[in-house]
Amino acid sequence: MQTDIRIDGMNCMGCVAALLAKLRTLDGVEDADIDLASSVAKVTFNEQLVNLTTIKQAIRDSGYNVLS
Ligand SMILES: [Cu+2]
Repeated sequence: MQTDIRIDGMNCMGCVAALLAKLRTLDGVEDADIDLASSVAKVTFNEQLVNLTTIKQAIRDSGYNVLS
């Protein structure tokens, strides 16, 4: 499935690159894209392998807040 996650705390392309790298290391994440202007991550993942809670936790572990 694909979901949009609103993130707080990203302020440059370095943040985007770091977070994308982190998301892409997760088993089950098939694709990830982040739009810095809107602070939205679009994540495509396999629900059999990973869930939204794990994805959001990975974002928090990287130092950003998850708004939704
Ligand atoms: Cu940054």
